[in-house]
Amino acid sequence: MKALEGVRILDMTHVQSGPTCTQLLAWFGADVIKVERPGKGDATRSQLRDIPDVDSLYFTMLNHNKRSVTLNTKHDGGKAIFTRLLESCDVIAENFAPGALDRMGFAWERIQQINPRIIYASVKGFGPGPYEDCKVYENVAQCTGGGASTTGFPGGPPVVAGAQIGDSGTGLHLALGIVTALFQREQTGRGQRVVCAMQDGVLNLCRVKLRDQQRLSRGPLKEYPQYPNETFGEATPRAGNASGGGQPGWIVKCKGWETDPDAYIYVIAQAAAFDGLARVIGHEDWLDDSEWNTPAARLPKIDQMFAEIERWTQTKTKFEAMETLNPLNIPCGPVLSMKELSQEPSLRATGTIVEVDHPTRGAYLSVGNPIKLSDSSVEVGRSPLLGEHTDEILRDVLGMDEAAIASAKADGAV
Ligand code: CAO
Repeated sequence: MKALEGVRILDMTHVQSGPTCTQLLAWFGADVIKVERPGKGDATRSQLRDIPDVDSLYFTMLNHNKRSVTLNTKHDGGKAIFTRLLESCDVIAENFAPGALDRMGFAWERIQQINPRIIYASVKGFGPGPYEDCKVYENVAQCTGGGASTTGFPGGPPVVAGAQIGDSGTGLHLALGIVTALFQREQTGRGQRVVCAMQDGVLNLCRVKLRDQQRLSRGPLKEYPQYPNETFGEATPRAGNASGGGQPGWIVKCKGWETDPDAYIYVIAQAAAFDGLARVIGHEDWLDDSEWNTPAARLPKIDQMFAEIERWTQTKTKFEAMETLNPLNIPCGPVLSMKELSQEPSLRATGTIVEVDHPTRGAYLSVGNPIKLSDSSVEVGRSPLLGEHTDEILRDVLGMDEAAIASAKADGAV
């Protein structure tokens, strides 16, 4: 049995944030019915295509284990079918621009009338306030949620992260909201509205930076590279690659960095492991030197310390450095490229990287379910073709006969 077996989700999501959420629920066993516009479908089907006329990797990697039905929800016949789908589902999830579902005639009040048990879950760019009507994409959320202002090097411009904390991050938040609402429904019998704003989701992931904003009013942030040689402004600054946890950390070059852009390793020079680190890099002299042998003495010359660490790491590949430092309890991690990750045998073994077959694309790589449940296994299936399950869903979920299906098609509803 799968954890969410028996839960049916009416999936109106598109692009990345919403599909991340419903894909996860599908992996946990929910029946996810993706509703798409006839003839077009989710815009990402054709975005960043690498093979002509084939669903893009953007789409195929975000819509595993779902069924696709095409339905025109602005058409009267389509609305009637949509209403019956609402009656048959436990959850409706969407991430349209603000008000889109209301404009189709399906405001929350109406949805509740149709099915009081349904959970109506949305991703929006912003919560209620001055920007609530704005459309939002990933990097806008990273900028408005505090990610960009706190990422990058001191003195440099704000930078957005490669990790999709706005889209996929908010999708993860929404998935938790949906499961929580399903849990509460067990007690109350009622559905509820679940909304996650991308700005809020990014800010939640930037929690430690709001922590630092408040610490700043009480004095300089001693773990930031600005301390003690530069001044702080009024807001949490960019910290480069400094470790946020109060332990000095930095990314240093390894052997081959001149030609390999990813020949780097992150090293945390935490006090507990400092003796071992000093010895391994050939600085036994630091152990008896009061200029170096306490965290407080090292603090003003952290950059010098990492320059010395880097002199050693440049003589090792990032993997050799990791093999040497790990047994000494020195926290470290190689900077792994997407190429290296895609070939990593242990990630294949756990299903975190999976190869999936697709009827028009052939085999492709995807990221599987990163959340492992011991009693709910995951088989990562391919994404559906546009409208692949239209007939099946109208017949099996709504009980429509062949004549009614044919008429809905002729009418342009599906
Ligand atoms: N049948 C008929 N019409 C449909 C339909 C269907 N099955 N599915 C969608 N539509 C319509 C919508 O009703 C909407 O029509 P109106 O503008 O008349 O209300 C229209 O298609 C387009 O929807 P949209 O405005 O959401 O799409 P967009 O491409 O213009 O904007 C985005 C995309 C992502 C910026 C916007 O949806 C948004 O801000 N979403 C909320 C935040 C979010 O999730 N952002 C993450 C994006 S990346 O993951």
